[in-house]
Amino acid sequence: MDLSSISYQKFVQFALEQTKLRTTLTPLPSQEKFKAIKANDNKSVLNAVSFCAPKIRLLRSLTIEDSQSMLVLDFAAFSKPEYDAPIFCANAFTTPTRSIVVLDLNPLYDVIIHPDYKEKYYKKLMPLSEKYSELLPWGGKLTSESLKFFSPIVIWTTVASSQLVHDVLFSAFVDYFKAWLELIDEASYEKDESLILLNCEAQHRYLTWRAEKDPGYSILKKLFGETLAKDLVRQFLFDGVDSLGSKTFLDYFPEYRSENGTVNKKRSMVGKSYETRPWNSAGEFIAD
Ligand code: BLA
Repeated sequence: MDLSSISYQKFVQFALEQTKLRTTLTPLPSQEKFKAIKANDNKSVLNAVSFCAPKIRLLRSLTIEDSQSMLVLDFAAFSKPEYDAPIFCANAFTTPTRSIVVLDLNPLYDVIIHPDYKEKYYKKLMPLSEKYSELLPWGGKLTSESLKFFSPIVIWTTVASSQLVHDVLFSAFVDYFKAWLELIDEASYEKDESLILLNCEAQHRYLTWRAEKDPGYSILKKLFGETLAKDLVRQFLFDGVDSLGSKTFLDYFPEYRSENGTVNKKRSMVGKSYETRPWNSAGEFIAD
């Protein structure tokens, strides 16, 4: 398809407008540093914004649009650690032929081992995953390690690009973002220091995973060079990775330690799995 007829700007605009209806967004310094960066190819158009709000530690968005070759959306929002609310995650990589999408309210705690967390946040949202299962079907095998960061309502898809897919994706983004805002509204302030610390570590572990293993990194490197791509990842996209905790990637994910002690470059140590959706419509984990 011709990518010049679609854009992810509309997604970002919608999210910012909706958020401003409910809370006060304050621009973060990281926005200033990264909003003016330029890609090496002289044609990709970048848009980087980041904010905080009374209950939100970081809401940031990066879009990269080159209508000749690809459109990228990387949108995420993290609550302050005093709230154990899920992380809003919308990632899309669209070329004229294919779109790769992850849309989810990523859980702070692995829902397979924390059924109470699953109950708390996802039980009433389960209809959302049914709603889009036909037009945005499960994308097939993925890095097995990623699954513990996904919720039972995750939309993981890789589909042929089309206007219809883009429109459906917008509709899904609207539903998921509104659901996230609702959770943030309802989230109550945690006073127990030890629980706040756990929330902090859960976010840090997530940031550490994504800052090291995000599939978009090689494209960012190509567009911005290694140094700027790294800064973009650590100071903008996954801001907090160098401040919310002091554990390293290998502390959290020791199975990635290679023989010489460095982080194994492979994305997955276990391999890819989950050919079909591993959750049923009740949110039960059904893979072996
Ligand atoms: C592919 N992106 C993927 C895949 C996943 C994700 C699961 C399939 C490959 C795999 O299983 O690793 C996304 N993985 C995630 C997300 C989490 C996770 C969101 O663990 C969160 C916990 N994607 C982007 C951006 C770009 C991008 C910003 O979000 C480009 C700048 C590109 N993603 C991209 C490309 C592929 C991909 C090119 C296919 C190529 C590949 O698999 O390496």
